[in-house]
Order: sequence, then structure tokens, then C-alpha cells
Amino acid sequence: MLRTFQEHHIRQTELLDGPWDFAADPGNVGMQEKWFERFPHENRSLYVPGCWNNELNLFDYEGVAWYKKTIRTEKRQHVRLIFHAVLGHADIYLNGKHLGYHYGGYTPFEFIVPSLPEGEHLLVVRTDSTLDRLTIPTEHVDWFHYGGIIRPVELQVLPDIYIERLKIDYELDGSDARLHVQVQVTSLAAAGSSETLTLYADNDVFHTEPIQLAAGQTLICSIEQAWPSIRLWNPGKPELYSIRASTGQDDKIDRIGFRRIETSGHRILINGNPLFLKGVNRHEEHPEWGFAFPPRLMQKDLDIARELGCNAIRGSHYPQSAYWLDLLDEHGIVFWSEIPMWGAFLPNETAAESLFQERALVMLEEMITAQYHHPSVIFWSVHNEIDSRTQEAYTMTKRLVDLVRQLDTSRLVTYATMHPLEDVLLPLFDVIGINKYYGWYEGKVGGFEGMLRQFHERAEAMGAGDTPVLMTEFGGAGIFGDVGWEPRLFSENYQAHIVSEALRLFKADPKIGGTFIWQFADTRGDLKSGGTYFRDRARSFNNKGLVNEYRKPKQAFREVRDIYRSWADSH
Ligand code: ADA
Repeated sequence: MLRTFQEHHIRQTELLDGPWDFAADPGNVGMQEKWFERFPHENRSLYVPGCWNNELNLFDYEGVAWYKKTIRTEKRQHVRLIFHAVLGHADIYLNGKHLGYHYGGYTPFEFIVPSLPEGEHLLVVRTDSTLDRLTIPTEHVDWFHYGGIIRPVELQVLPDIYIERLKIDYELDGSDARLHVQVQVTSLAAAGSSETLTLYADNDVFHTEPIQLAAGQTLICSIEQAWPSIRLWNPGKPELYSIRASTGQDDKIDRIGFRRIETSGHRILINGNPLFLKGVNRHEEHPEWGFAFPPRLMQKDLDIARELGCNAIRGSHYPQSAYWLDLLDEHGIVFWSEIPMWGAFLPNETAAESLFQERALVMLEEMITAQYHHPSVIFWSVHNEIDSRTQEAYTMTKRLVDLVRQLDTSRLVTYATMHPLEDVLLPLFDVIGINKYYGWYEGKVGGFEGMLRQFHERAEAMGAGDTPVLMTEFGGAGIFGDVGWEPRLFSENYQAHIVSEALRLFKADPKIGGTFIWQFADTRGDLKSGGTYFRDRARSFNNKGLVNEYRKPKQAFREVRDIYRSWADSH
């Protein structure tokens, strides 16, 4: 399942979920031996979507691997292949021909193959999960480094005239909306043709127009309309509208919610109302499925987050599944979306490299394009914990922030800093996130008070004194089941103490607009046991979850639930 609703009533779509032939290529010989034409015989079968590291004997495999699937077309037809997420470097081949290359990991990319003849076709994917100093994330990252085709591959059959993109924007004046819809229609036909474009809101037609396309032409139809007295999307009270564009032969459906996002008085405002964010950081990861997180478990994560009293989730540290965002849209929970630029050990030379920056820009653009219509997404975050004290960081960040603002003016631009007292980036953002671990990596939990006092003074002096501040990470490790009389390091008791105390301190600070606890569930840690980083990851897990990796609650979960449920949403 890609979405909680159907994206097409007319267009024929198929998920290529299931067994694919798989061959690891540790010697990286596949290119030379042309595996894209002749797949090696000594292969095994793996389920797609999936992470190979969750399969036997592949746990710590990092590197190149190949996948193969035979697809069938019943007649000559135009085909669109969408890869909803492949980790790292991906090269796609169809019948031995290179369709293209993609670098990333958590966003969709696609290829259109016009007039594919009837018959069987060989689809081959070469992936490379290797991390290095210029990948995003780089080689030093605090999560298990999986590889594979982690989200579905979709095969669509396109008619001669197809809907390439549906983009919906709006302005709000109270509850009156001015809607701007752009429908990009493309012709794959050999001759000119005409169609009728119809737009529906839920099931009612709100616009219809004849369109004419020359052979091969792409047409952008722009529609503006006043929609008075719409139902607003509010946290906890979400209202969604389904918008469908149809040409008669093809269609595309998406969902939107109308809301206005602003900041004022150190608070995030949704539709003019302050929302104090009660949040957690969620990795979309599970020890059995890795990053190929099944929708069934997303539903469970949602239920647990709601039980906890959350109204906000930070999608640490990469764009999360559309299905998950659909659930948040439907339940009125706000979301922070970010690209995987995880920077705690990121050298400044890396931040200054153009390839690194280019990759980040593409990732941001793909994330924004993929998640543009989700009302739950209210923050775009450009990076996490980079060395934000330097000119290199400033120059790179300015480029990233400028792109985000160019692509979307309706949401807030943010980041998470681990150097709040020396950070030079503060004035670039609408909202500032602070990651700090008093009581765990440094000092006692009471240390937050002094740090925040100094931070607010510094922010004021830098002209960012009115910017809302969110505590985007804090917490400590507690190993599930390790409970005692005394609060020892790694016990559930000590973790609960740190988190609860920190929450109380933050709530007492009027300049803090919300809290995201690190983290929702325990997650697998870095796999390189020979490395010098992350030596405190008992069980090779990051144990700072409020629930363990199988979603069983720890003491901290129960205490946070009491606290979050006692706090009003509005202040
Ligand atoms: C950082 C980082 C997280 C995680 C956390 C921790 O703040 O952003 O991804 O590594 O620290 O547990 O130390």
C-alpha cells in the first residue's frame, strides 16, 4: 500500500511487490560483466520492498547489490516506472538499456518508457549503499545503515495523453480560500489530439475545459477559483479535500487540507491559534523490516503516538513514507520533515563541497515535491547537528534555505542545532530547533536552564530573539526491562527521570514552543563495530526510545503520557 486512498480510478497501476532476483556484488564486477544484460545465475530471491540487511547472511553487507524482475506488457504501451525509494546510488536498466541514475534514498524517482512493445522485459536495478564523505548521510551516522529497494516499485500504464503532475496551492482569508490548481498534461501521441480536462473536489465537478495538445507537447493548465467558507484543517480536527484531475483517459487524485501556518510570540500558529508542540522523534525503522517499514506498523506507531498525547512528530532524519503522512493528515498531527543531512561529525570541508551541496538541493526539492500536499507537514528542515559555527555552514545553509523558500512559501523553514551557544545560522530560519542531552552526554538535566538563558540572550543579540525555539532532541538511554530502586545509567528509571525533568523545565520557559523527545522507539545503531563512534550503544541499539524496538512501553513512556496529556494544546 502506498497511500491510504486511491490515487487513480482510471490509470492502470501495479505494485511490483514480491520476490525479485538478488545478487550481492562485493567485488563490484557486475558492470564489467554486464549483469544488467545477463544476471548471474548464482543469485537468491529477496522480497521487495525490503532491506537486504534483514535477510540471513546479509546483516552487515554494505556495498553494491543488483535486483532483477521480469515484467510483462500485454500489448505495446507507454509505461511509467516509479521507484518510491531506493537507498543510496541507483542505476536502472530495462532490457539492458540504462534508463538513468538516481542518488538519494527516501524519495521517489521515475522513468517513462513510451511504446514499450508487448512481451517480457528485464528490469534490473543496481544499487550501492556505500557511504562516504560526500554522501548524505556521510559515513559517520548514528543509525543502522541499510541497503535495498525500501519502498515499492510501481508500474503504471499511461494513455497517449497523461496527467504528469497535479499541483495545488491556495491562499486563505479566514475560511475563504483562493485555490490555484496546476495540471501538467503531456502527450506521448504521434499526432495532435484534444481532450476534456475535468477537476473534481471530492466527487463534485468544479472545473471543466477542452484542451488540445500537439504531438509530444506538455501543457500546463492553470485554474484559479474562489472557494468560500471551506472547512479548515486543524490539529486534532483535520478536514481533508480530495482533488481529482481527469482527462477521460487518465486521472490523478491527491488530498489537501486548508490551513495557515505562522509564528508569533514564540509560538507556532495554525489558523491563528497557538499550538504547543508535544512531540517525539520517529525513525521509520524496525529491526525486522529496517527502513522498509510496513503500513500495518505505521498504523500502530500512530496509535502509540496518540496514546502518548502527541500532536507533533519529527521525522528524523529523512523523508518518511507517504502512507505515514496520510495517517498524520487524517488525524491532525503536525509533522517536521527533513533530509538525511546528519552532521554531528560532518567536516566543514564536506559542507563546502559542491557535490555534497548539489545532492542536498536535489533531496530537498524531491522531498518538497513528494510531500507538498500533506497538510500535516508544517516544517521543512534542511539539516541536523552540522557544525553550525562556521562560514562554510552559513554559505551552504543559505543555499539550502533559499531553495526551500523558492519552492514553498507556505511552510516554516527550520533545522536542528547542537551548538546553540555558538551557532551563526540563527537569523536564517523561521524556527530554531535545539538538540541537547543534559543528564546524558553532559552535566545534569538541570543544565538546560542555564544553557537556555544564555541561548535566548544570544538569539536576541543576533536578531533572532522572536524566533520560536523548539527542543528538538533531548533524552537518555533506558534499556527495556532494566528497572530498579535506584536511577542508574541505562535504567528505565533514569531515562524517565531525565525526560520528565527536561519536559518540566522546557514548559516553564515561555520562549520554548514545543518539545520533541529523542526518541519514539529504540532503533538499530551503526553497524561498524570497529569504529570509534557510538561506543555507548548497548545491544547495538540507540536505546533512547520511549518504547523499545518492538514497541513495548518503558517507564518513560508512562511518565511522558501523563505529562503530555496534562498539557493543553494551546500553550
Ligand atoms: C543526536 C542525533 C540523533 C541521535 C542522538 C543520540 O542528537 O541527532 O540522531 O544520534 O543524538 O542518541 O545521541
